Amino acid sequence: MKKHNAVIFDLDGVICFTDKYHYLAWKSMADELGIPFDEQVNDRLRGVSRMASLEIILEKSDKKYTQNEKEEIAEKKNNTYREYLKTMSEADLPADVDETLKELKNRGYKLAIGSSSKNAKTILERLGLADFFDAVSDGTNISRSKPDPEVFLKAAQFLGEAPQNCLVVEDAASGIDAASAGGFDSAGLGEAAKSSKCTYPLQSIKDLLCIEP
Ligand code: B16
Ligand code: MG
Repeated sequence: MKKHNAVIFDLDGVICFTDKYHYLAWKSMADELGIPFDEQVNDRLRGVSRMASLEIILEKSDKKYTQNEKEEIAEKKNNTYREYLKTMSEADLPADVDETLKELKNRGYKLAIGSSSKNAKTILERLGLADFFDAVSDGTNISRSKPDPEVFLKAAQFLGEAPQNCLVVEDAASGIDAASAGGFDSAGLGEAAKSSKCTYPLQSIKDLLCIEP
């Protein structure tokens, strides 16, 4: 029996792997500024907004940057990132994600996106998913990013569902914290599966079809 009416998917790290482009774009900025940056720092940026990501990167810098300088750095990073996004196509939608999304839709679940990214709609277009979801809540309609639950609460509101009737699927610990703070059950992939707040740890996105969310 179904436990939820809707499934809200994080985008980067769940539906597609734009995390590699975030890494490359931040890495080139950090190199230019002479700030150490590695995969460990990068992992802390998952689900975190662009400006909050920059603050995490600048923790390793001796120099103090003004707000204007920070905004310039973030914009430059975003321009580099968007150049990578131009290389994406429907071929970047993994087959297991495609199959899972279609099957959940067949089973009658409402489906939404809950992403911190201001580039979410561009990415969905490139993946051929522009019109697939019943609702998209992203970095353009929130003022607080994960671990604040705002992005998921907005997604539930757009769907006309209460949080307890929606399952959140996440790859980031910050996203599981956000789901929990909003009163949502969560399914976690990768690092997110290790969180004590994660309701359903998953090995692969296709496991969603077995747990009958
Ligand atoms: P943008 P998600 C998040 O997407 C990324 O995981 C995070 O690394 C990024 O900083 C954030 O979006 C903002 O992205 O710079 O495109 O607005 O995982 O919430 O789908
Ligand atoms: Mg993510």
